[in-house]
Amino acid sequence: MTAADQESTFADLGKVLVIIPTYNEAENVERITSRVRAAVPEVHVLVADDNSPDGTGDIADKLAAGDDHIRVLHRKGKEGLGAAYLAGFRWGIDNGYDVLVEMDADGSHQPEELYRLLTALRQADLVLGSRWVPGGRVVNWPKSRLLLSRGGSAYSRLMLGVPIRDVTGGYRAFRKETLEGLGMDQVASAGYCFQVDLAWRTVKAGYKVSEVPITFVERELGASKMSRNIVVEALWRVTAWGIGHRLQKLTGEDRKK
Ligand SMILES: Nc1nc2c(ncn2[C@@H]2O[C@H](COP(=O)(O)OP(=O)(O)OP(=O)(O)O)[C@@H](O)[C@H]2O)c(=O)[nH]1
Ligand SMILES: [Mg+2]
Repeated sequence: MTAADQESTFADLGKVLVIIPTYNEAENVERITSRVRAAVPEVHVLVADDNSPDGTGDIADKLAAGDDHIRVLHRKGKEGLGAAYLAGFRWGIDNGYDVLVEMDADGSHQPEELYRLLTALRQADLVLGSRWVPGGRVVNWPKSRLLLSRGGSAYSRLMLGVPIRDVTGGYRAFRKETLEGLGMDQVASAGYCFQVDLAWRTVKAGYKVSEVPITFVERELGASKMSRNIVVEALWRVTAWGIGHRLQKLTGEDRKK
């Protein structure tokens, strides 16, 4: 038994993998991985890099060479955050992990709050780090981003009827069984709506979702990958899902009559 095993706090949950997707995060990758390792030493980290031109993948390789709890998944090119997470989930499940955590590289999701998500996962199938439940907050966000995020969450809740306050957030912990049961292979969303997609599938599949408050900190270093395309994709997909869902309900009810 290693020292890390003896200190393990979340051994009851099984093996935990924190997946960090990266695209041009050279300034952030070392900082975020070392914060995760310091915050919850027993977890393993997978950096899922889309062949970042700024050399993030090489930095991650060096970090992995010096720490057996860090691994790197090199992907061919930029395919969006959703695709990177799906590849990370598959890698994690194939490599025997029981809990798969989503975390951004830019420090918005604080590794020091990871224990809260893992603690709540003992009584849930998916835990969301939430900005919009009591105790949750956002630091340093311009009004425009606040509006976009709150509006996006409210619109998704309304269209899809998901009982989740922060449905677009990306700091999450899934049990392996949840990912296996929600139909991961049918997920086509690439950007923000990837998060809405997974949350909605989890609710529809009947799993227990809980939200824990987090303090979301705006990125300090590196550039945002947020784009108009990502917002447009989210809007049309959520609208199409919502309409499809209503139609299905209507025709289902017609049949019952
Ligand atoms: N592998 C991979 N990672 C990505 C891709 N797009 C974004 N990411 C990563 O996903 C995480 C979230 O992206 P951000 O650019 O921070 O998006 P955001 O949080 O909406 O934008 P900011 O408010 O500027 O932080 C970061 O770790 C990115 O490096 C992608 O296409 N591939
Ligand atoms: Mg960010």
